[in-house]
Amino acid sequence: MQIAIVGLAGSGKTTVFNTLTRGHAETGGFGALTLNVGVVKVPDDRLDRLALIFKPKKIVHADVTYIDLPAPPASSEGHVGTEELPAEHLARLRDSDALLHVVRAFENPAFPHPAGSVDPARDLEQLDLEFILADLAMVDRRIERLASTGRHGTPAEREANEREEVIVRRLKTELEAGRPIRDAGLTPDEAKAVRGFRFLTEKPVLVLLNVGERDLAATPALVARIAAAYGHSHALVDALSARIEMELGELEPDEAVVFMEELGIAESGLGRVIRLSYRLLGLVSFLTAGPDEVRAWPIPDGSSAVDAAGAIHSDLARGFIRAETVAYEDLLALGSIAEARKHGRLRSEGKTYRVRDGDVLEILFSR
Ligand SMILES: Nc1nc2c(ncn2[C@@H]2O[C@H](COP(=O)(O)OP(=O)(O)OP(=O)(O)O)[C@@H](O)[C@H]2O)c(=O)[nH]1
Ligand SMILES: [Mg+2]
Repeated sequence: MQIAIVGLAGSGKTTVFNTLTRGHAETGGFGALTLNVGVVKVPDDRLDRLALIFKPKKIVHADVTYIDLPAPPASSEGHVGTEELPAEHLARLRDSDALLHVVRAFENPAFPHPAGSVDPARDLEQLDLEFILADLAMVDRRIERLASTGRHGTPAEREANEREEVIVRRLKTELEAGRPIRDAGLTPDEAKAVRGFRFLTEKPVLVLLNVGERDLAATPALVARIAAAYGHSHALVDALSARIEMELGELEPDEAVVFMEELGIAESGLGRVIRLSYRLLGLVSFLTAGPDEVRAWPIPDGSSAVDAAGAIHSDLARGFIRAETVAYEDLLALGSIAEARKHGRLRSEGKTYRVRDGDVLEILFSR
C-alpha cells in the first residue's frame, strides 16, 4: 500500500516525509527533483500487549509506503500543472493508493510563502483544482478515443466501450463542475471499469494542515473550519506541526516527554497521522500470535476469512478448512487461547466470515 505526499511548493511535504519515516531527505527546495520513498510501520500497541502473552521471537507491524514528490515546477503563468511533472513521478503518483495532501498553515519569515500570504483554504483548493484538471484531460482524451476507434471491434468490445463511455461522460460532468471523482458515487462495477485510469481525484485523501509551532492552541479551530468546508467523500482533515514532530523525532524518548509537556501537547501527532492514513486506505488489521511471531496483517475492510488466509499465504487460502477466531479484547482479558476456548470466546469461523479489525486468527488448512 502506497501513499503519495502531495502539496504545493514549500508546503512542508519533505519535512512531513522525514517525520513519518524518520528520514533525513533535504528540505527547503534543495531536494529539487528527487523523489523520496520510505516504509513506515503502523503503530499498534495491541502487538506489544500480545507479545507479553506469547513471548514471540519477533513482532511484525503492518506497514505503509510513503512517497514524497517534489512540487511540479511553476510554469510561466505561475500555474503548477501536474502534467509538468516528470513522467516517472506522475506514474508513481497515479500508482498510489491514497494521497496525503500537505497544506501550508505555518508562518516562516525565513521561508516566505510564494503567494505572499499563508492561506490554507486557498492552497488546498488550488492543488485540488490542478488534480481535477489533470483527470479532466484524461477523460477528454478517452472520450475522443472512444468516439473514433470505440465503434470498431467485436460486438462485445463495442458494448463494453459504450458502457465505459456512459461512465466517463458522467465523470466529465462531475469534473467540469469542479467535483472530484471520489464524490461521484461510482458503484463497485463502475469503479472497476475505470480503474485503469488511476484518476488522482478518485484516490482517498488525508488533508494535513502543517501548522506553525506557535499556533498549536488555534489548531483545533482551524481543522474544524477547513473540515467543515471540505465535505468530500473518502476525505479526512487533520493537522500536525511538521517542524515540532521532526524535532521530537530527534530526541531521546524521555527528552521528548519533557519537550511535549513544555509545549502542552498530549500526544505526538505522528502516530495519529499514520493510523489515519491507514484507515483512509480502507484497511483493517487482523492479528496472528504464536511463539515465533506476533503480527498485524493489513486487509481491506470487508475481507472474508479466506481472503485473510490468502494474505498470509496462497496455500492457506487454497486448503482453507476453518479459522479459529478470538477478538483481541477477549484474548487480552482472558490471558490465553486456552482460557478463551474454555470461556467459549474462541469461535470457529468458515470461509465467508467477515474478518474484523483486531481479530486474532489461526487458519486451519489442509495441504
Ligand atoms: N516554521 C516552520 N517551518 C516549516 C514547517 N514545515 C516546513 N517548514 C519549512 O518550510 C520549508 C519547506 O519545507 P519542505 O519540507 O522542504 O517543503 P516541500 O513541500 O517539500 O517543498 P518542495 O519539495 O520544494 O515543494 C523548509 O525550510 C522547512 O524547514 C513548520 O511546521 N514550521
Ligand atoms: Mg520537498
